[in-house]
Amino acid sequence: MTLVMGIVNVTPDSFSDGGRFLDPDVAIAHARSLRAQGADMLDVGGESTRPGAERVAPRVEQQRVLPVVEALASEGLIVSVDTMNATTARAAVAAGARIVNDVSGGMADPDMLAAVADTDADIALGHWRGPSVEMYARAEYDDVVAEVLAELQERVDAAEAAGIPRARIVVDPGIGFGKRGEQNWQVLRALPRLSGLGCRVLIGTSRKRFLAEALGGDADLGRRDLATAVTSVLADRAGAWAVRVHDVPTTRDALAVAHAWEA
Ligand code: PMM
Repeated sequence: MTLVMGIVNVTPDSFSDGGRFLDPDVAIAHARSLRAQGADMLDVGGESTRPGAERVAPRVEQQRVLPVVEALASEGLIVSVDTMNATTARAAVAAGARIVNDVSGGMADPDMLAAVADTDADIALGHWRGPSVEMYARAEYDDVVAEVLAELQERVDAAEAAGIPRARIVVDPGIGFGKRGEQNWQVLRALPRLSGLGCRVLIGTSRKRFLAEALGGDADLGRRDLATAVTSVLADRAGAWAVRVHDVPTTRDALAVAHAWEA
């Protein structure tokens, strides 16, 4: 079954939960409750990537995430660090993170791939077309699926060339990153082709705007969480390795019901 990655945003400004978990103790407690709700792993991030977000200094990012990574890893939890900075990735892996989740696919920091190659951590490479402040300006595609696949293939090639074996690479089409409404659905429909890259596939739809749009506009978080859980089931069907979600219980329940149907 698709694994569930619970989101722990240690940020003041993430779009759906910014500011709630900025205190490390609150973030750690939140992560523990996501684990108790059935998260298989926890993704700890200290820099918001929401559209329009400003970059955060790596020092500030590390102050936010390292205490949380260290505490969770020391309790035996599988921790992923959501970062575009090589120095943060190195420090987080030293603190016990097992996965580096780079939404920029190693493009934001030229040292990232070499930094991860030096460790035994996995890397999740996101499809990305530039920083949050300008990502929608770059959402121009002739064929969004073909371009996302080709650009992700380039990132996988770059990671392998840097010394990261394919078994340690995860690909993520970067839902909402430089993609508008319908483009996200086109990419999701093509998920089986993404698996053709020969890497595990991670999908992050949680609470994103394109889901609210599918519900007719400004759906609140509860409705977005239900919509997210539906996409988790569909991602599971399409062979995704993991889904990254805020609301773990709803996705867990949806996956359990879908599997009961099939069994
Ligand atoms: N989306 C966000 C942040 N990190 N990481 C991966 N691998 N995939 C995603 O789709 C992704 C991500 C933005 O969402 P948030 O601000 O709610 O965490």
